[in-house]
Amino acid sequence: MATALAPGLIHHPGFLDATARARLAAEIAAILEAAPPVTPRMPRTGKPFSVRMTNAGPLGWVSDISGYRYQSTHPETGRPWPALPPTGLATWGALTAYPVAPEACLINLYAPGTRMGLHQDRDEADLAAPVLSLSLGAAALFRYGGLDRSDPTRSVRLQSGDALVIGGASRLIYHGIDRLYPTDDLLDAEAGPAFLPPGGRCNLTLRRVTRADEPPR
Ligand code: MD6
Ligand code: FE
Repeated sequence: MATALAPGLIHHPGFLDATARARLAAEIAAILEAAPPVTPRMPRTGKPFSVRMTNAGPLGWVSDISGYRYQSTHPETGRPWPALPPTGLATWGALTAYPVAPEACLINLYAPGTRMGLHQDRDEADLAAPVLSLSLGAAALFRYGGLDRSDPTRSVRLQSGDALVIGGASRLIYHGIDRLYPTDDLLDAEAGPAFLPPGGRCNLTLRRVTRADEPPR
């Protein structure tokens, strides 16, 4: 059952069942072998993010001292990013009305105690396409606001298997992850994916980067 948190911001709790979560986790494990996670750095300051990142798909989002950008190769290995995870692609087809496939799947890895500050996702040329977010592992508190950083915010808990579509009027809202929830609750004891530390979390965001009517970069 889906909930509209705001116009265009659609939460699908538990969209991925245990079988799909395990399949997606195996797909991500293979991506991490081919494209090891890196610690991104803030443009200009070089301050490290607490979240580690890698990508799959024709384009990947990277951030370093010279700026944010999409590029077709891993910044350390120089190799093309691995193929998009099939379970992510299938979920894009099921939950977005967008007629073309995503080009980038950003994979964020959170250790316990890490967070992601309030930001907009605006490095894509195609802002008509939604961003699809999929979560695995520890639950997290997702904060979302409006189009101005100072707009009031609300929060929702994202759990393993949840899908969140951020599109339409919400495509450019500010959002972030305030904190992870501990996983020591025995009632909540599904073992997380093997590539995460205990209590860790993985979030995938699938994005269209180039406009579908312009030639691929
Ligand atoms: C996260 N997600 O859930 C961070 N961005 O770990 C995002 O920054 C995000 O969930 C765009 C759309 C959906 C998201
Ligand atoms: Fe984001």
